[in-house]
Amino acid sequence: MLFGEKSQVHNDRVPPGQTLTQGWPVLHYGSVPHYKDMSQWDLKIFGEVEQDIALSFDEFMALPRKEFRNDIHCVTTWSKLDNVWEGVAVSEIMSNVRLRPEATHVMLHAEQGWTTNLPLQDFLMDTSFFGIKHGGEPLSPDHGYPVRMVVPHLYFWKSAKWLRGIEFMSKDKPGFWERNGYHMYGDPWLEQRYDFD
Ligand SMILES: Nc1nc2c(c(=O)[nH]1)N[C@H]1C(S)=C(S)[C@@H](COP(=O)(O)O)O[C@H]1N2
Ligand SMILES: [Mo]
Repeated sequence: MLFGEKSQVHNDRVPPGQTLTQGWPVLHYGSVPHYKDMSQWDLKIFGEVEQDIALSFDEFMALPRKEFRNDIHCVTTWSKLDNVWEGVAVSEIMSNVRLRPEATHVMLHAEQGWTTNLPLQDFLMDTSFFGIKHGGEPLSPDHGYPVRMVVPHLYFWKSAKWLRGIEFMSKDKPGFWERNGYHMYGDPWLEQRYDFD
């Protein structure tokens, strides 16, 4: 098969039904948290673990960081290519967590009770990480300061902004948007956008 060269550009990187954006749209439910005092912030790790953990802001920010490069795909049809992030690898956190064998899924908990679910193996992928900087700058409050999850192989609603908790679960449960008709998994390449029935 022959395609024009132009139509080939990025075709392998833009999932069906998506359009490229140069900017970075802001999308969320509820209001943006503005922190005054980070001594009140923690990241809780709980559920199917041998021992609960709560990392303070200083402890979390002292974890080793890496650069991550990826493309992100929002279910509302925008994609943004070539993101450069600084973040903490999931393995960095997991080296301190003793999972129970029952753990199969993860619920990410954000400020104000917002949640999203994903399979454990997707959370553990080495492309998933805790994002702290984007384009060399700390995340803005709108985009999730101080830390957001980034799971680039799933639609971007799985990438919880203002992350505060990681719950390991023994079965899948819907998070906020998943209870409201979004797909339980959300693979952009399979266009798993909504799941109404
Ligand atoms: N805490 C929280 N995280 C969230 C959301 C939200 O409502 N609350 N919305 C999700 C959705 S639907 C999208 S598309 C992305 C948008 O991230 P952005 O505003 O940084 O582009 O954040 C995701 N993470
Ligand atoms: Mo979204």
